[in-house]
Order: sequence, then structure tokens, then C-alpha cells
Amino acid sequence: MQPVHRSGSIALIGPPNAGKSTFLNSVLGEKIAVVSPKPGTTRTAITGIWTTATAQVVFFDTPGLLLPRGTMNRLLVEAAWSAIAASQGVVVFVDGARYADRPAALARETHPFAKRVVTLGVPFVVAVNKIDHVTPKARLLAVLAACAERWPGVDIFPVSARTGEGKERLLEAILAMLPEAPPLYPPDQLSTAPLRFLAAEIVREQLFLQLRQEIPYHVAVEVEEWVEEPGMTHIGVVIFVSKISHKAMVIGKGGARLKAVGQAARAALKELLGTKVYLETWVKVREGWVEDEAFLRELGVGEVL
Ligand SMILES: Nc1nc2c(ncn2[C@@H]2O[C@H](COP(=O)(O)OP(=O)(O)O)[C@@H](O)[C@H]2O)c(=O)[nH]1
Ligand SMILES: [Mg+2]
Repeated sequence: MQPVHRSGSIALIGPPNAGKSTFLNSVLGEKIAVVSPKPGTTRTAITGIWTTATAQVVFFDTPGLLLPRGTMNRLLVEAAWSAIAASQGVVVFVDGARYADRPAALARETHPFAKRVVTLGVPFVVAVNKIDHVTPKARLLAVLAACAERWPGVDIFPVSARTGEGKERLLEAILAMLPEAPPLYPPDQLSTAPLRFLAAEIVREQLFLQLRQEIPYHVAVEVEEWVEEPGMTHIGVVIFVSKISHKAMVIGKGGARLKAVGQAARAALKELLGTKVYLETWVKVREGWVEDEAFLRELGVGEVL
């Protein structure tokens, strides 16, 4: 008898910073989704395709669900809900370490989506993440209880996206939510997002990691040049900032910051593309871009890729 093949889409959702993108990268064993310690790093619902001998899961990594304030957040939350609507199953991620000592905060911080995810009628499970960061483990019990109270009857999986603990059981639960269906994509395809977009994300990730305070939230990255030669990809990116003062911060003393961003991004791009990479960066001021909906959409903010 042929083994059953399952396929379909699963949305990874939850508050910002719960570890959704880290989990996706860990399942894929490749870096698709950008990760940083700052909430609000993910700006699109980006797909990551996981293919095994008997299943293909199209994961949607989504921006954190919070109460939308401002144009950018409104688009981010919209993108997350579009991905959820297109999915056969949902995994709600919460940060187990964050709520260990204050389980009551879980109800507050999941408020923007807790009820809606139930009424959608899409199957879902809950992942309590970052258990590697909770000691002693007994401190997790309050978080698990708070989840059980929030979503009665729903299966809850303690996991660590960082160490992989609990990952297998969660993946089994994910597969169980999917219908029997043939694969939709070739086995080696990692995402439906264009490479150019993934490249821009790699540069943006470095800006998120290397810039302080509110500045990461005022930078956007767009690829303007992309030329492939044998063994070499030339990439030109524009880094948009919303204020002159931010431009100086991005460039840094004597260009040091931009150089460090470029170096780290180039190494990651080389990994992604499997070629040498020649990376050029320009920093442009575009006043108020964060509130400019047409420009945000042009950048892919709030898109499902
Ligand atoms: N200790 C620990 N940190 C984690 C884990 N998963 C994610 N993180 C960290 O939490 C932060 C937010 O992760 P990210 O994947 O960007 O969260 P997202 O906003 O939900 O996509 C990053 O600094 C991650 O390295 C985990 O399982 N354990
Ligand atoms: Mg993310």
C-alpha cells in the first residue's frame, strides 16, 4: 500500500517575538525568515516550504498579531489574517518564558486574536515556546494552565524552537491537521517568495540586529539591481530611512555601520544564492514612508509571499 501523502498550508501566528520565525527556520534547516530580538521584525506573511517523503507543508510565517496602531501595523495584521484564511491549520505560538511568572499577561497579550482564531473554524494547536529558557521546568505549568484556560480543549505543545526540544511532537500534530493531498511544489523549493525579496530581507535583518532603539522600525530595504553572472550575483539595494538623522545612524562613523551591515548581509546572501555576491548599498531618506500605504505595499509589507 502507498503511504498517505499529506499537504497544505499551516499559519504560524501569535504575539510578536514568540519565536515563530525561529521555529520555521529550524524546521526548514535553512534560513528563510528573518529573526531578531526586537518585536516587529517580520513584515510579511512569508512562506517556507517543508518537504518530506510523505508530506509537504507550506508554512506561513506571519507578523505578530497585536492591536494595530498606525498604517504599518494595520498592514502587518492584515497580512497575518490573510495567511490564516488561506491555511488548513494554525499553530498559535506563545513565549513560555515571558509568561512563566505572570501568566495573567498571556490573556491580555493574546487578546487581539484569541477569540477570532477559535471562531474561524480552522483546526489549531498551541505551541508554548522557549522552554529552554524556563528553569525550573515547573514554572511552565502556570503558562500551560493559562493556555488551557484561554483555549479549552486545544492541544498544547511545549517546545523550544532554539534547541528543537518538543519539535517532533508538534510537527506530528501539524501533519495531522493537513488533508491527504499530493505535493504542490517541487521538493527543493524553499519558499514562494521571490529571491530578490529574500535578499532584501537579509539586509533588513542586519539593520534590525545592528541598529538601536526605534531606528529599525524606520528602515526599509528594496532591491534595485539584480544581475546574475556565472558564479556571481550583483545586487544593489536601497535602504530607506524616514529622517535625515537616521541616515547618519545607518551609515555610522566613517561608514562603519553600513560596512558591517553589508559584510554580514553578503555572507548570508552567499549562503542563500550559492554564488559569490557583490553587494552595493545606498541610503535614501524618504520622509514619512512608514505611514505611506502605497509605498509600504510596493515594498511588500503586508503581502503574503
Ligand atoms: N531561548 C529561546 N529564544 C528563542 C526561541 N525561539 C526564538 N527565540 C528568540 O526570540 C526572539 C524572537 O524570535 P523570532 O523568531 O524573531 O520571533 P517572532 O517575532 O515570533 O517571529 C529572537 O531573539 C530569537 O532568537 C527559543 O526556543 N528559545
Ligand atoms: Mg517573525
